[in-house]
Amino acid sequence: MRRTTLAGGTVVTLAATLLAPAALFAPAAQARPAAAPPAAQALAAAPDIPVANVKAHLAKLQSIATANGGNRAHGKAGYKASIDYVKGQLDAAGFTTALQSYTYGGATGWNLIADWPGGDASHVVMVGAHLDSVTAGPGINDDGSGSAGILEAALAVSRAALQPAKHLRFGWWGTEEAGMVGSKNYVNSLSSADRSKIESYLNFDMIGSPNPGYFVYDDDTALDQLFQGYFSGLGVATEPETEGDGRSDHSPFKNAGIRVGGLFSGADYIKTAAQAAKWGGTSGQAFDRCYHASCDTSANINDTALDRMSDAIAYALWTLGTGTTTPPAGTVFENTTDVAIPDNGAAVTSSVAVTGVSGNAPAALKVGVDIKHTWRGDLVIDLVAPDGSTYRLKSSANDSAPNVLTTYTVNASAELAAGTWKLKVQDVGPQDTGYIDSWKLTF
Ligand code: DTR
Ligand code: CA
Ligand code: ZN
Ligand code: ZN
Repeated sequence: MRRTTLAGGTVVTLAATLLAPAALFAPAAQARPAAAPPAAQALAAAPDIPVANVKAHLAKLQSIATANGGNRAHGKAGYKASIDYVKGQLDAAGFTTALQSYTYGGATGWNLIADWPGGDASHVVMVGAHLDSVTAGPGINDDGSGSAGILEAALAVSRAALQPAKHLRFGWWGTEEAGMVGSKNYVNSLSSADRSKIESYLNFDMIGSPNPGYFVYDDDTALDQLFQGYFSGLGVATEPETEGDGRSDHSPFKNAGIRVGGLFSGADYIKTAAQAAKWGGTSGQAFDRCYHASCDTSANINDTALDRMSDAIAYALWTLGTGTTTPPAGTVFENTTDVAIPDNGAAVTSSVAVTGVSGNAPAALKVGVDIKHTWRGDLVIDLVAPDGSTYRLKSSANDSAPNVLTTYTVNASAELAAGTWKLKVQDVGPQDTGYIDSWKLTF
């Protein structure tokens, strides 16, 4: 979501020249009310999710299917047995669980909702997966993989006795294969007040495909950046996920105006040579050749993809759940590459990639700018957050002095810290020229 916010309430201190402190900017009307996130417990980094535990859940789902006609489909015994298994795990781990029943096609369906006690109930971070399979097979990748991944992440929350600032909720959906029936039922059952409390919904539908790709939902920039930042930290390339638009349980949440994101490892599309070059696996074959088939069994899983995706779920929960942890005070991200600023021309940018941090940026983010220029009054300088939001640092002025060597303070608390931040500079006056010498973010 793009918005322009003046660095409201900011005293601009010109470090190089002893000028009278600039007038305070009138606090800008923020495009999004800056609800001060609740005081948060500083939380350690997210734990590694043991992929062996995730696979043990898949083995259980496989045995359930085997014992119930080979599937876990809506209206079949295998589905209710799957629900009972997941619910039992969560009840034992201290979650508050609820079954939501509905009727579809003459059969009863169930959603399982699990709330982790605590956190600010008006700031809900929710993750979900569909627990039903097609009738043709056990649905271990589609979507036992997502169901098991979020289950193990939930159990990790319990093991850590996590006390996040925000409220964590988990959903296992019924009857997705018939058209997101369960998740639609859930979203429609929410009051508008309860819907507005869900800040983010993250969907995980197929995250262990045997010939895997790494696709990140691109519906919301901040959530997209969150997962991109995670995988770039692993050195794993990602691609935007567009195949599933409207085809899985994030769709009812998105249609209700809730910010959605998620991960996907591929279905029946064919892996290209370029994708095989960066991800490994086999080009010319489907990401999951057993999609919606009887061979979607516990053998139909790539452990590396399942592991990485499950770890990413935990990373997202810890990052989004905290809300306000920022990198250790004093952490600096800097770019010292010179960037020429065209005279009276187009804007230029210089980027810093903020990685390995969780939560939102601080309310007093320091932006150190070093620009060499012969007439700084020509310069317009903006800070651009990873989601594209723009914060004005300096407008053009009648100021013939040279150079900008300034530290600006920006209230960036509405932004996720992780991602690519940019300094955007434009020379809007004729004759004088210059260049970005360096700039840095100090948290
Ligand atoms: N998992 C499929 C729906 C589906 C197909 N492609 C995507 C991409 C991203 C998420 C979901 C999907 C199913 O349940 O039939
Ligand atoms: Ca792991
Ligand atoms: Zn699915
Ligand atoms: Zn499916």
